[in-house]
Amino acid sequence: MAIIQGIYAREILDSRGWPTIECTLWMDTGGIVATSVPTGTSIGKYEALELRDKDPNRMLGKGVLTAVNYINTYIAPQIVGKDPTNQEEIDNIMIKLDGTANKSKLGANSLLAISQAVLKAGALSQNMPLYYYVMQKYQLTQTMAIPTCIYTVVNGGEHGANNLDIQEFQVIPASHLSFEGSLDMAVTIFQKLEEVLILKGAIHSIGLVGGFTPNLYSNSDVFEIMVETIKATPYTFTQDLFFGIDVAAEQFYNNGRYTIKDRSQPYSGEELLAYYKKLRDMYNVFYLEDPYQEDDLKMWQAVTNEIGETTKIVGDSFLATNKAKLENAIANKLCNTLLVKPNQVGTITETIDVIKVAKAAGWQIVMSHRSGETNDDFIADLAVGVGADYAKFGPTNRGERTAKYNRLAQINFELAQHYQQDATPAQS
Ligand code: 2PG
Ligand code: MG
Repeated sequence: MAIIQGIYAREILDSRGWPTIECTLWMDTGGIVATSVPTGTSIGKYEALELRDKDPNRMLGKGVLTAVNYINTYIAPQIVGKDPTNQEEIDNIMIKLDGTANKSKLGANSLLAISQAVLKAGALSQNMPLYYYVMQKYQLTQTMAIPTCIYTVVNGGEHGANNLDIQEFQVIPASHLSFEGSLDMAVTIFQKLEEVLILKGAIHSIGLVGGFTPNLYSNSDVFEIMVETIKATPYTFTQDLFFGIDVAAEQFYNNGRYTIKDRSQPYSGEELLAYYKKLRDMYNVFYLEDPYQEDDLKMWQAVTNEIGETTKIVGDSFLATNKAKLENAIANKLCNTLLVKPNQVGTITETIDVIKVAKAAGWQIVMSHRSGETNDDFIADLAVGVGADYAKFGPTNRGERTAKYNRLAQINFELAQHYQQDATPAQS
């Protein structure tokens, strides 16, 4: 058994240039792990609190030194001396120390930094790769496989440059493509898209997570350009892939209406639903993330009822990786797919609990990055370990995104080399 000897947190920078937390943990065995937590831009109103210093004289108030200090002087002393495989016990100590429903005392960022470090240390103490440790520990999947990747190619909304309302336009591989095949397709389409955008003079700056932010008149134009782009590749958009969008609709919602560039008058909820149906019929858009504002329950139920049979209706800001919200959504059929972001809730134990509820209801799971990322590839192992159906790690560019895809590629290799189909280590 290994024992945690020390925990030390520091302020580092994320991919957007804002501060976040890195946490190092060492054990009596000599083993050391380090991990860092992501941060969001389109943060939903029901997410756990990300603690920032709010000191206007330092990093525009976005510093995380208060959270770092909580870790080093308040939380760490309670955790030192524990066995890192006791994840639940350690997470529960932190949840108790915080004592609030939304982690508003110590911050979900403080708690998650330690929680991730403990999970990594647990795996190291057992000499297991992180994904395998997660799979063995939580038994949420019988087989280990690389999730289907959701590749973002174009950014709008708060991730864009004020040009498009929809936050993410995504390419999702059809099931006949392997992970390697899907990566090949995503890279080909992303690079071809740049050529097409240049040819059209639709200036292609890059958004927060690395997708293109073209100068186009409407959201629907993106699909026209995508279809044209795909025609210039070996792929067929009706056979090899389908499209997805993260609408992040709360960003353009006001007083019961949704204002997007595709029409001069704001849409009612029903009209927006008709627009989604049009996108599905014309462009094979079968993945809708946050299609309505978080409290527009009537429309969440309507969209799930009307197109949920064929389309993934995905709750991100809507469910906020929150167990009570998920249970309510399952009971009232408000959506049909859970998007998981550990920092929306604050600990790994709570994240696993939410995934359990979704799986028990037969829902599919999307494991997701955040717009503010680091080069930590933790989320890739977590996705494989819990048997996520989908992984949303952004486009196939920028180091903090490709770190996750490259880790999936490593895991893919390891699965083929070292593990049997039933996830037991192969005999050497
Ligand atoms: C999302 C995420 C990641 P953010 O909305 O799904 O793509 O964005 O981290 O800004 O919430
Ligand atoms: Mg989202």
